[in-house]
Amino acid sequence: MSEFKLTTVEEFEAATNRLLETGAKVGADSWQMRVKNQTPHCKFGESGMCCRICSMGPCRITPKAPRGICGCDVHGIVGRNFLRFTSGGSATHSDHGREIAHTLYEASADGNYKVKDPEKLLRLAAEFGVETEGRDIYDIAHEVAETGLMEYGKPFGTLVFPKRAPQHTQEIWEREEILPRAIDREVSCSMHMTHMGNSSKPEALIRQALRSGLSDGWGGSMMGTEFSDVLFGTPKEIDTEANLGVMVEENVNIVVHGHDPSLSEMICEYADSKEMIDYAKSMGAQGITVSGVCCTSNEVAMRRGIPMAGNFLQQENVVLTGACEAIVVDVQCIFPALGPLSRCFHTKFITTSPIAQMPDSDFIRFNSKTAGENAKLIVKTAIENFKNRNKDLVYIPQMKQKATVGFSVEQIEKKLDTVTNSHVDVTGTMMPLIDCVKSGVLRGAVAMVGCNNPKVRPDAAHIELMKKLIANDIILVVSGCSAQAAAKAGLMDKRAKEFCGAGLKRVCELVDIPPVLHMGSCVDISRMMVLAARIAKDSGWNISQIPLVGCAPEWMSEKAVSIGNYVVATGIDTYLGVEPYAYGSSEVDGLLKGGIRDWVEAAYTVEHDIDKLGDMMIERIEEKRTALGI
Ligand code: MSK
Repeated sequence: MSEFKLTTVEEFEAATNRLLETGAKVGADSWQMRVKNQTPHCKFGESGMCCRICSMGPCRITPKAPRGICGCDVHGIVGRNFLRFTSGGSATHSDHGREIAHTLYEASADGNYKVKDPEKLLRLAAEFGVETEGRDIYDIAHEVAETGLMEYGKPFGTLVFPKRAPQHTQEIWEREEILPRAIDREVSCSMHMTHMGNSSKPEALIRQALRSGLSDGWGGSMMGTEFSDVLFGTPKEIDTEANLGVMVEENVNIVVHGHDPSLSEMICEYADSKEMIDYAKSMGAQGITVSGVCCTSNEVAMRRGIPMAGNFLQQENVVLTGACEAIVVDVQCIFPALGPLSRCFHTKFITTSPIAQMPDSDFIRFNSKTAGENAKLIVKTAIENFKNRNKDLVYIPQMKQKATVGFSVEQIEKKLDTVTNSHVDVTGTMMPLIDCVKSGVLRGAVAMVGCNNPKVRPDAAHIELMKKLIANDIILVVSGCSAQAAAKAGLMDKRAKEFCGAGLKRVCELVDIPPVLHMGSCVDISRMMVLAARIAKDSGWNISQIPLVGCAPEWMSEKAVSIGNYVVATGIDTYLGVEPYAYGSSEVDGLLKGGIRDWVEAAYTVEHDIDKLGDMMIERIEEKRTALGI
């Protein structure tokens, strides 16, 4: 019997409580305290029934006041709010993709950024119709980047990446008029539709919410993923570690946080240089440890094996250790609370992007042309801050797990090739995986994604659901903070096969994988779309027929709703543990939880009881199997 043991949520919580004691000593605020101040939440906001789109209001819908001043009813108000929420997420992911496209445009043989995956670049060039014959790789890179950037604002036609979807899916998108046009156009159109005096019909608003989501998942996010792979390498299987115990007391600790890998890649480069390590030693440290929080962490874990200190609701914990010299942030999911919190310690809170500027931070403006100098300055700043530590405040919970990560679609395909032993050549396909599903060795798959949300016991929903699903022979592909929850628990350790049903355990042994596969950051849910498309094409099933569902049990951001919309619009039923701000309208709620199935062959389910949510997913997977006759 293996001695391997999963880390429990109770153990996570005990570590957090100990850190909060340090916080109390220095008068630090915490999200746990702020949640108390903010509850109960405003029911008008929570149900989506408050309209502040024009200045005649705000209007709130009650039985006594069933319409806003313009006459809009609750369904129009909730629908407009839902569309704006989605488009906020779509804009955010897509702008991330745009930044990466600009970085690719700046790449050069002797510059800060180089092409690390030329093969992928050439594949993208073929997809975008960029000539490659006899051309310098950087000329190709620049034209691919420019063509990608044109996808944001092209005046005519529809996006290129949706052509990766199976024919059936593309026909649905055409038929339902949700095939995305230019990426920016869908966000802009959503803002236009929701301006005072435009759409108030729920069907129209939800249809546009799906299209706006698709422009993210099959547009901006996919651009972010693909171009990041070209620049920094397509992830391959790699070992790392997760949880706060990855921080090293004797070392200078730099924590990278946010989403854009352009900065963190550079920081990892410099932190690993002899020059910087020697400098750290001259300042009394034994070395430098870079670890990560949120999706920046996922990016560098997947490509470099940089350890993951934690996920969204652990971002304050890294500072509370008293051993964080610098928390360096780029964009998205960064608590403004990190500013005042860092001031209670010696920690430097370093913001780097004009998109995420915050009070109480040191702003070191990062730019692709000066990336090397910027990263070096940041690493030096952290090293020079080591001497300012208050040793009495240092406490790093000694808690971490091993994790094997890096499961891009390319890596999954490669792993499957290693087990191909039939007389029919199925290398380079998803057939070994499909055969396992057909035979029932694997019952199906769940794509689990998303954040933490204090409305759900942090990490508990992710971890408990994963444990339940793998015990039922359902394999997990995960990303974002869900992936980090899994890694912290130990579910990405190959030894976690012990917690699987017999079928999944056998697959893990044969393919040599953990039962929970880390596919990357939140933009990398685009990888899951490509994977679903590949499975559909190789199996002959429609995407909606695959025994596969999506799940975001602890989601919180606008990006998560955009993701949910493109996952559902791709034909994948999606299960949520937190209600969207839409339940105030029976019509909008009804569309999201059922009506849209007539359009896209999938819909949302929301269930707060996590155990029930797990049962519902298993049931849905079994229904899909029965429908396929497998
Ligand atoms: S970081 S969007 S809390 S997954 Fe991508 Fe985590 Fe959610 Fe941010």
